[in-house]
Amino acid sequence: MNSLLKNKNIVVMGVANNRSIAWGITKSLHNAGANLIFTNRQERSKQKLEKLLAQNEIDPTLIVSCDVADDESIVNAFQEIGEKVGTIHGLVHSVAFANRDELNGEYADTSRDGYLLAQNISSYSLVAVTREAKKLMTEGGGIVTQTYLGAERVVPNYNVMGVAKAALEASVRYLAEDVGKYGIRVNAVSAGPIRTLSAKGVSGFNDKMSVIEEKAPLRRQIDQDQVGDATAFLLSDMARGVTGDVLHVDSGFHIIA
Ligand code: NDP
Ligand code: KAL
Repeated sequence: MNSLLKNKNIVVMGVANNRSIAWGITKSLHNAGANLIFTNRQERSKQKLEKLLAQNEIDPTLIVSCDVADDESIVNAFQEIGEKVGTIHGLVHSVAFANRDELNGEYADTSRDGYLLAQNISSYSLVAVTREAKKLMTEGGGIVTQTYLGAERVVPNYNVMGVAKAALEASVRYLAEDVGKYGIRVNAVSAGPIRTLSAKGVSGFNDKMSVIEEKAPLRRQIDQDQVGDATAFLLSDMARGVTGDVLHVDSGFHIIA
């Protein structure tokens, strides 16, 4: 327990179950004393979240539904948060989606619809939620999204999602410039491979896990708690001089040639 985020109201988007990166983040933010507001797309995820919160004795400030594919849903979610909570100090964006059949084979075979879907859910959504969240960040704040090395390098099978994450990381920089004048910082965490529901069944995931233990400087796997603590740091005043950046939480894998 620490008090890095005491009395801070923070919105967490993207808890699907106990393996979600956003759940690791939730535990770190709770340990830092934050008040937590959640958004889910699926009702099923909301039910899982409610159960997890109860099991861990975390009392949520609010849970609202939000489908980031739908502008109205985003506007309504943040309107409700504004009405019920008032000022917010942080936002965690931990949401991505691409069609499974486009996460293997050749990137050149990506369909127009599949390309736009990945960009829509995984990249544009950060722009849309920043626009609504900044209205509630009247005391300044922090926004943190989740990215992956496939944005910077060609990682087999990551394909259309790598291009979406490249756009997401560029958005982090442009958004950071926009909202810096309001005292709001925007950063990304680039996590190494973590076994989550999204990662389930995607080609090449197991190979990516095993190479971390062989080649990464720390020679150990990355877990949700490591990403959670790094995200809590970026949201806190300890990171007050950091914006528009990508922090790698990957056992150092990205520095190795
Ligand atoms: P999860 O499957 O646990 O989380 C993915 C979340 O995305 C789900 O909660 C899902 O919501 C949400 N989502 C998808 N579409 C929408 C939508 N239209 N509107 C709102 N929410 C939506 O996987 P992870 O925790 O692994 O993924 C979280 C983030 O971490 C992603 O951005 C991912 O790219 C990134 N990441 C993951 C890595 C890994 O190895 N796992 C590595 C690096 C980055 P719902 O549950 O309601 O469907
Ligand atoms: C090189 C790696 C191997 C895997 C390649 C692609 C991974 C893409 C991630 C993307 C988010 C997965 C999906 O969109 C899955 C989706 O098509 C099907 N799943 C679902 O619908 C579930 C039920 C819901 C909850 O999922 C979502 N997303 O809504 C990359 C590895 C090493 C690292 C990873 C997994 C990175 C990452 O970005 O997740």
